[in-house]
Amino acid sequence: MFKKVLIANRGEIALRVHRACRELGINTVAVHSTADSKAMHVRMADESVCIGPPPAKDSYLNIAAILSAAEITGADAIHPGYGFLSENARFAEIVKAHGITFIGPSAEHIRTMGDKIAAKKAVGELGIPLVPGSDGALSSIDEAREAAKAIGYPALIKAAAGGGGRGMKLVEDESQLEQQLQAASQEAEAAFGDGSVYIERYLKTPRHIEIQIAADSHGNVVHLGERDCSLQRRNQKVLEEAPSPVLTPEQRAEIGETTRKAIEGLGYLGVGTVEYLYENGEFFFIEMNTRLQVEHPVTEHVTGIDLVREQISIAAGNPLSFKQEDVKIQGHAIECRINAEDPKTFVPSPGKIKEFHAPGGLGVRFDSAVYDGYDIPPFYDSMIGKLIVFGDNRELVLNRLRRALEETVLAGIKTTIPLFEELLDEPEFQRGDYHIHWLGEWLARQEEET
Ligand code: MV4
Repeated sequence: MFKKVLIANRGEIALRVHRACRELGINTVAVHSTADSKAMHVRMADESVCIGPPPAKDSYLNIAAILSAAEITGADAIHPGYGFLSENARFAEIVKAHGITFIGPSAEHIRTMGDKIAAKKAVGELGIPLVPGSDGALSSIDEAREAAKAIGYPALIKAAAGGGGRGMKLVEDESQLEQQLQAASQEAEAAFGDGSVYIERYLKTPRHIEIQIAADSHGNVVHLGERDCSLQRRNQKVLEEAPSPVLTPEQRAEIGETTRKAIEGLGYLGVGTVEYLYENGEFFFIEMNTRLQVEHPVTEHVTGIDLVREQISIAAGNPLSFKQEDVKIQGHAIECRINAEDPKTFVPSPGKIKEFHAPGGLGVRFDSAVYDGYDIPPFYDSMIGKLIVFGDNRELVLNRLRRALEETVLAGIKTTIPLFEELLDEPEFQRGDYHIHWLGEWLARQEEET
């Protein structure tokens, strides 16, 4: 096992990784920008190194500074968390070249999944169901016209280097095709330096359902069921739950096994997530994430498996601590992402926390790096905590969530807590009857009514 892990991140995920390391008997090194000298992740770690000024590009994305910090402190592994350098293939490569273990998959797998066309091809060949679309990148308007004719309208043009919803263009009919193709390619070239685009059938009101997988270096590959992440706003997830309110155990076992087999075929190592759109009982692959995800705790609570502990253990060359047949999905878990934002306008609201009280009690977990008197810096993501609630069934968890939200005190800043309190009153949400556009439409209705 590693002796010392450098955590190349901040906020709640840096704490989450630190906690897993502690329980494994591993010492930790925090890195931080000058804006984060008083951050909880710095206080909690055994050692800390300042790696630069506040802007992320000069600190949390500064590869040379992070590597220097690892060398100076003698860290034998680096955990990238999520965001920042977590899906940067070059970073994974450089870390390895310095004789340090990158806690994550190979640079090759990161690179393949970062190219959405290459990812689709790779997993499609291994039996994962794909959204019907062009066979690779579009090289002419004629090719686009042929592909669109075959899949039907409306269609969606996506950037190979995109992902997370960036650089997509809707094409309602053939008359819009040429213009949207040009626009998509130009924007992709400007944003990513790669103008490659592809086209897919546009799914109108799907759910976003993702499968968690884990693979060790001894040939064991498991799936840990799904998370339903359909409640989102502008490509930012707002609330996630497991299991999905719409899947049967048979559907879960089937998509889980299909995904597991494909990941095995890829020779993938580490934890990962395969993202699908789900509509009318069918799954369609969209992307694979090669990192630990924000919403991993909901899977931890319905499986009883510590994903971060397993992730670190896998990177150290150990086998998974369990087998596929040990994985039983039990109960229900919901995560709310609590952001320092106005709950109506979503404008960021950094500043000093004047009073703080975390919710607790049975079935409640609050993953956060904030504390009483903490001054939230304006430079980073506005997510300041994750409230994860779990219990025997969804109905109980919804009631528990309401009571946990009521208990939470976060004074001095605006937070998205009131949004969740209103959502809990919504019959469609209570029934689990929602899709990826539902929240946006609901918010628009709320605004009209006031
Ligand atoms: C789609 C789609 C509809 N049809 N692909 C957006 C994020 C990126 N990962 C893929 N995305 C989508 N791809 C087809 N063929 C709708 C979306 C989409 C979406 C997907 C998941 C979660 C939230 C979303 C919000 C808007 C659009």
